[in-house]
Amino acid sequence: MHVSRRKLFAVVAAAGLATSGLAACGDGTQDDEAGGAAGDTIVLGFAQVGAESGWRTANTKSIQDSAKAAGIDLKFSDAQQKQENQIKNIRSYITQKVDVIAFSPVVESGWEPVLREAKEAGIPVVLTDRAIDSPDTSLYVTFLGSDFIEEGKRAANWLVQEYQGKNETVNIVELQGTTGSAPAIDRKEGFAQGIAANPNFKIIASQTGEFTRAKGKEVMQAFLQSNPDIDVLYAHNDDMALGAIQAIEEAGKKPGVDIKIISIDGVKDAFQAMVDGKINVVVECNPLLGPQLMDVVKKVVAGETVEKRILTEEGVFTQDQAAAALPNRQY
Ligand code: GZL
Repeated sequence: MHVSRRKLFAVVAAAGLATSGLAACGDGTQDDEAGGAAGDTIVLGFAQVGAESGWRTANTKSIQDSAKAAGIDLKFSDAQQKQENQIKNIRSYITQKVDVIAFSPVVESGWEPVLREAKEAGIPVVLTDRAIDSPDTSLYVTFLGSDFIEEGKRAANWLVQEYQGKNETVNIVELQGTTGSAPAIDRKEGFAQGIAANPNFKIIASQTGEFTRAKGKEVMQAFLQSNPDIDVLYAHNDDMALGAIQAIEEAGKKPGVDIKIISIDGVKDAFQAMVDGKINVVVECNPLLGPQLMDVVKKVVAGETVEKRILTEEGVFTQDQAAAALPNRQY
């Protein structure tokens, strides 16, 4: 993107106008006529959360492979699930004057200062996977990812169906994702909404397992020690569910039978666990955002309008579907 366009972008953005209409008010340089950075290689700075789960690994691969296929020069960083690292990485992209910055905010809050710096530098920002809680929506061009509340509701809906017509108390333990992250907040909210109508459903313990197998196992061990009558585990992601399965088996119980397990993501290991009868249902959360992200990046650079929120298509898979679906799973 030419510097003049970037300066213009900063003016337009500062005015709080729709930044994606930039080409419509271009500065008349050659690339505006071409509707984008004609002939230039787009440089995208991507500040990734970390490598905490199978989902994240697949998400990273999708972004890297798609950038290569799209001819986009990708600058990539891993923040090891620390917000201060993500902010530092975003700042470095601003200094490098990349054309677009994209990132998956590890938590919802605390982004306004650095996103204002990007806006003042005339660099458009795309949110992928996780959202931020800032009311200033001019700080980013679009959010590309899942509806986590819907995912929580789908998890609850399976439970409602599973216990249809029964009148027993159902003791549920919940392994939450990273504290303060959009998926953890919204998956908890969606699930709570979904079970609210049935007083038999009781969440007797709920704690973060930080989206990792190790922490998921550790917290499930604690749940098992303090709650002898657990009927259901609701895990905000597959990695925590897979860690919890180890804890359940080490406690001499049968995962998927003594303790039913509801999980979210849909990685291959979770499908295998369903084939093995250890997870009962997986709510899909699509990590393969790379192709859509590269389309958005090209549109933003070309000054085309993009939707403010782009949701991904996702399904729900039960044990009886797992064996047939597993060979076709892409992550
Ligand atoms: C959801 C994503 C979550 C996954 C976890 O879109 O942010 O983070 O559910 C991952 O597996 O760690």
